[in-house]
Amino acid sequence: MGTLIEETTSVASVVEALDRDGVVVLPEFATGAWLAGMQRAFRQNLARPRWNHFDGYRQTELFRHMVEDVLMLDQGFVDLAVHPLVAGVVREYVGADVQLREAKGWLSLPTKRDFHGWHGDAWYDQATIKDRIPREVKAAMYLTDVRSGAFAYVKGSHRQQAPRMIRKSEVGDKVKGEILECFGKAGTLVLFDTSGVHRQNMPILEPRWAIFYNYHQPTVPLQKEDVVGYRYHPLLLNAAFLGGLDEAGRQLLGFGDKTHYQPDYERPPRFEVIQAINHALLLAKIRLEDIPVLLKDLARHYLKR
Ligand SMILES: O=C(O)CCC(=O)C(=O)O
Repeated sequence: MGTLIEETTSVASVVEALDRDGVVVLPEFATGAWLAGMQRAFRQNLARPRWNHFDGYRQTELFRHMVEDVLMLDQGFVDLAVHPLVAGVVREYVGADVQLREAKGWLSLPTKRDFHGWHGDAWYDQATIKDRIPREVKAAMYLTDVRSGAFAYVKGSHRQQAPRMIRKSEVGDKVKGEILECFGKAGTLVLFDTSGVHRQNMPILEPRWAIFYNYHQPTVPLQKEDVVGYRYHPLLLNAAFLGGLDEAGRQLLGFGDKTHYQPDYERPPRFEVIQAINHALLLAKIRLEDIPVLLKDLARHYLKR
């Protein structure tokens, strides 16, 4: 089986397993009220797509509904981000100046389509960094029980090559290692080195909710597409959840760090026609709602004469 670590978990034992296998599973790491709070907030954000004054999910592909910036949604998400075990592991494995650089999640919809192939996560600028593989760890947590469509990882495939998309035929051939399918209950935490070969397995037979936190050093230059998409913007946070943070927690969340802040950022346009239609419909509805007020104003005006 895989690298399942239970009960007596220490930073050292997780780092050792991460070094060896590239992946560590901590079954039911979050339970009780902690887990329930995150599930409630996640469910709320999956109710509808983001639009006008509604918060919700973002959708740019068929089989996933993305919940962005989860640290704004519930205390539990922040508690996970700075949890002593998670923080200890990423500091030890990535480096003392590591930061949480992205915190989002998604609903994966049931499908038999192979839409999400094997890959190592491309994130840093491979045009300038050729002689090393900067370290990045993701902390993934399931918010539903996962019996299919699990996160899968080729054990020991980390730190071998610059991250890229991997063809199916390469797995078992060029990329060797046991495939760990991380089935688990809601609250299960998976820590993995993102340079290792991984994917969401298919088929996905039930909806799956999962969050993925991305820890790396902010000093590493990012690949161009992530700068253009402003993927690693400074974390968006909710003041209500930051009361208990100590200096180490603030550093991990990147307080005051403007390295990747883009003051005049404008997202490259997409779905422009749909946006224009949407806006026109919205404006028409607001104008319709305004007709009684308009009629009253007109009546007042003419009656005064
Ligand atoms: O959704 C999954 O299980 C896979 C996630 C993944 O491939 C990634 O975060 O890079």
